[in-house]
Amino acid sequence: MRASNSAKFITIEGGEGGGKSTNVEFIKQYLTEQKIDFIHTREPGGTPLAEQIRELMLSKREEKVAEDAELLLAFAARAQHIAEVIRPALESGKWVLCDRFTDATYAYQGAGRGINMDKIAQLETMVQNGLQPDITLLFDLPVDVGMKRAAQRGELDRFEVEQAAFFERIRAEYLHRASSFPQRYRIVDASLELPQVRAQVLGIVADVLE
Ligand code: Z5A
Repeated sequence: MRASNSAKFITIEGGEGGGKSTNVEFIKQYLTEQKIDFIHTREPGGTPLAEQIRELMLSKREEKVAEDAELLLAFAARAQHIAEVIRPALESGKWVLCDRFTDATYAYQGAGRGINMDKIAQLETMVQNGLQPDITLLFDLPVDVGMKRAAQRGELDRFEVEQAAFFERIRAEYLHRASSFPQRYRIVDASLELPQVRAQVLGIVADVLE
C-alpha cells in the first residue's frame, strides 16, 4: 500500500441518472490496481445508524416531510458518518471515496427544496468542523437525459419522483458550486457514452494520484 499521510477525500456528485454508481466501480478498480488503501462509502448512509436515516429520507410516505426535517436528517446522518467512518479512515491514512456529501445538501435541500443556503452553511460548519473533500467529481448531464436513464432502473424513491424543474435547479446549483470551488471540482460530461465517461473519470483520478 502507498504512503498513508496523503490520504484523499474524494466525493462523487451529480443529478439523477448521471452514472455515479456505474463509474465508482471503475474508480475502485483503478485505486486497487494502484495499491491505494481506500474505503468506499455513501451519503446518506455509511454506518448502521446513518443507513437507517437514509431509509427515513428516501422512503415515500403520505406525511409531508418538513424541509427542515429533511435537512436535519441529512446532517444527522453526516455527523455519524464523519465521526464513525470518514475521519477515522482519513486519520489512519485510508483514502475515502464517498458517493455524495454536503454539495448534495446544497443542491437538493438548498436549490431543490428552497432552504436558505446560510442555514445549510451553519450546519456544515457545526458538523464538519473544517472537513472538506479534496476532490469532487461532478457527473453533469442534461436533466431529461438523466431522468430517462434513472427511470430505467425500476422503482423511483422520494426524490426521484420530483418534476424536471426540481432537477434543473439541482443541476444549476451543482454547476454554480463547481465554478465557485474550481480547485476542488472536476466536471465529468456524463452525457457521453460510457467508455468516454470512464476515460474522463480515470484521467481525473490519475491526476489526483500524481
Ligand atoms: N440526498 C439529499 O437530498 N441530500 C443529501 O445531503 C444527500 C443525498 C447526501 C440518494 O442518493 C438521494 O439522496 C439522492 C439525493 C439525496 N436523490 N435521489 N434520488 P444516491 O446517490 O444514493 O442516489 P442516486 O442519485 O440515484 O445515485 P446512483 O444510484 O449512483 O445513480 P446514478 O448516478 O443515476 O448512477 P447509475 O445507477 O450508475 O446510472 C443510472 C443508469 O444509467 C443505469 O441504468 C446505468 O446503467 C445507466 N448509465 C450510466 N452511465 C451511462 C452512460 N454513460 N450512458 C448510458 N447509460 C448510462
